[in-house]
Amino acid sequence: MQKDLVLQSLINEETDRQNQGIELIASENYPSLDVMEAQGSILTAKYAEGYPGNRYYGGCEVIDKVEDLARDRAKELFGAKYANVQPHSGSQANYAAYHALMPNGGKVLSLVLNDGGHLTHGSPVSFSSHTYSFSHYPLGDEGRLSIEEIKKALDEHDPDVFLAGYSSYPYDIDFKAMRKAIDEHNARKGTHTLFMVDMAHIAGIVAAGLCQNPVEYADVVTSTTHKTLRGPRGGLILSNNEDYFKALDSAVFPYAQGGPLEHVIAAKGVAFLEALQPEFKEYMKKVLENTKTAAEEFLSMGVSSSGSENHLFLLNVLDSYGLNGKEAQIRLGKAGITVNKNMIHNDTLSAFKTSGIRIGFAAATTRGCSTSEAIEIAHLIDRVLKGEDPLAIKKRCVEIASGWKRIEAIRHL
Ligand code: DSN
Repeated sequence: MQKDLVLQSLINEETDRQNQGIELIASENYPSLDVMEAQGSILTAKYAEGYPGNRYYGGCEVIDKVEDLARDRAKELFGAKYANVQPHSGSQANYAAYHALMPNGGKVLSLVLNDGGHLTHGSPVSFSSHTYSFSHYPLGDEGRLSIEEIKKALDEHDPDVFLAGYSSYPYDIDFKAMRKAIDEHNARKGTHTLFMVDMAHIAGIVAAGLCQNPVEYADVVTSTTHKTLRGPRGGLILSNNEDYFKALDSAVFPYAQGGPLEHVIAAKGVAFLEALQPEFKEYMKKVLENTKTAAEEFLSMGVSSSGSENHLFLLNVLDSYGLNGKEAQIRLGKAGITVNKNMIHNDTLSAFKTSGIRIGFAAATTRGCSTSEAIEIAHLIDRVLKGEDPLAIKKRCVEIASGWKRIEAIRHL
């Protein structure tokens, strides 16, 4: 309990909002109490610029063990020889990874934001497009990745870095085929295109062994730790390409960041340990099942849904309900269902309005959402978007969410 009563009342208000709401933002999740306790620990008081065994400050003997623990668990979880747990966020991880892989002005081939890329994948409003030169590969039929399109784009742009991994792509990603395409391109052209994957969204699915592991194929993999992976808010870099280990370390510190957040690093270590447990795989299977089932329920209702092969799907709300994504997000918010507006393949509206919304079940499943509830939630969303009074629907939403685990009581160990 905070002595700062103003802040405490805001924390209480947000706790109530989260407990009573149906959280379907695909990039959110609920960390366990153990993760939050580590993040709220006294480790926050320590300066530790540098890396274990090589710090700029005294008194780092214990902190070194904390950071080593997190690094070792990350390596075990993802089968990596190298892990850097210091990036404060996924964007910082990408910032550092780009710097380690190419000089300023280097060429990157990525997926454009409208098709599921991230701001740091070359958006005009991000540092990335100001420091590097981005081209984009198109999606193929039905908005799916196409190895043929990727091969053509590799030959056309001959990038320093080919970037995969997305923020709103609902299908499986064939990292193995991408590696092969890059190797063939390099052999044909006598070039050295590197393979980088930003697996922030699917890190939990990778950790559970339920999709291809990009660490096996890419030169460098970046991630966040708070999405499907269910840890504290933060970033992570992994690699099995020894040529880049040193460059990655110096790109994070001292190039991109100063003192690492050792309390957050400790919490990442807890989350990695949780993800190493067999129960995490069972959780992730339920996430995939809930998401796929809800995505297909929309299709059976005649709604334009992307379907899903991971933890998220997209609805074209403009075609299906005559609403833009922003209007749909606001209307659902009034019913206690939180989603985000999202651009969809070939979107005709701007990122501020969008034609779509993105829906994910990682957070709701952590609280205990069942598959029958996922189906019911799809119908509640449909009713709200068709124009029923959101406040009337909210009653049922609060009932569903109140039947789930309370967010401040979640433990996995
Ligand atoms: N903002 C995150 C998302 O919602 O996907 C990406 O960083």
